[in-house]
Amino acid sequence: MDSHKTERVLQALERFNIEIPSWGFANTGSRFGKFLQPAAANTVEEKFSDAGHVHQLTGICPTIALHMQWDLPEGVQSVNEIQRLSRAYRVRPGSINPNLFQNQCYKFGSLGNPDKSIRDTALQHTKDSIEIARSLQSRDISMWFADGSNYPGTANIRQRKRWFDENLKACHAELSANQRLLVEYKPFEPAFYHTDIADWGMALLLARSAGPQAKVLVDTGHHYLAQNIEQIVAWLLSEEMLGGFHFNDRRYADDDLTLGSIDPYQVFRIFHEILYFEWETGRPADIAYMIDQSHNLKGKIEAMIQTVTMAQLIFSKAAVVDNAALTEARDNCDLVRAESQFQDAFATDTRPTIEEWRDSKGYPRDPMTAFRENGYLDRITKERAARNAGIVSSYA
Ligand code: PSV
Ligand code: MN
Repeated sequence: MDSHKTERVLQALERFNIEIPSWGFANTGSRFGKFLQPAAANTVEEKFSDAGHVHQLTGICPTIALHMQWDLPEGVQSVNEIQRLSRAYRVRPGSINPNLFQNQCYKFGSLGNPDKSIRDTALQHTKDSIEIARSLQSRDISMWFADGSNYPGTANIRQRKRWFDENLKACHAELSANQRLLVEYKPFEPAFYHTDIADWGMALLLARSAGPQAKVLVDTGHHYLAQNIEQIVAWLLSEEMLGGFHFNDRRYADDDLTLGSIDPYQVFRIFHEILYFEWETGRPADIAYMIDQSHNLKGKIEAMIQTVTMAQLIFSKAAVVDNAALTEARDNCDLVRAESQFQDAFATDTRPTIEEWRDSKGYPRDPMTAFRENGYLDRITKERAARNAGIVSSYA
């Protein structure tokens, strides 16, 4: 790498952080069952401990995403405990994820439920989540809805859209000036006929209508196969409506596979759209990078280290692109030269620069090897194995 490229990579490394999800450390599985892991986290404290450990080894995960029902089961009452854990494990609460899909009352939807009392319950839960986020000094409230229907003719799609519109406005009205409401979309699952917020266009319209602090959240697993995600990213950037990501990879649907395991070049193209936007406009894009993965075959902490270091690696490769040369090639319709900017950057080995950067910051050059050698996994396995063995994992 020449010195310009190295400089761009170092600048990228200085600013790249990615949030890890609390649920990535817990026993999760497919709908057919869970394969329990002896070291999986069972308590919120264990999740904070694991997340703090990943941050300690990588230096790029200062925040942990929290899911209301799973991590703050007592609602506002849980706030003190979260603050204590945050101090103890040196990782801050990040995005707050209301849970509008798990309770029995949400069988036919939350904000889109035909029953007004259930829509009101969902709205109140979201207001409580915003209040909790405020107490925790969390900026982003990430809204994902399982709402939809399984059979044609069973739901009034336009009516439900109106309910979403009204209720998201009401949620937005609760935000403090520095908070944001992120609206996530997903084409299907658990609903298999229609989903109320199925794609980025629907999320964009609802976010725009909700108010200026509402933005769109792109979960990379929430697209149909072959969809051009980087184009969606480019459009949302140009509309100033891209709020954040839930990163993961997939081969078929929302598979929750490790970022970059199937198509690292797509992640590169997504990151490049963001860096190119910043290069062109001269201002940073205000985007929350978050992971949304939970692994049931790989070791959870290993998988998380692998994910965040892969994200860092691909981000650094995207920073290698010489945007001035790229722009000139594009303007001259020099297709091969333009495309080569991408291909050469993607093929550039930035790992030595990343290792030096880690070393200069006091982090291990190779976080995965450090993790395998430092004894943390042995310790938590001993502490947690008995409890994990007692968990029932059956599907039915
Ligand atoms: C739904 O598939 C989703 O992507 C939402 O972001 C949820 O909060 C998360 O997964 C739960 O794992
Ligand atoms: Mn998600």
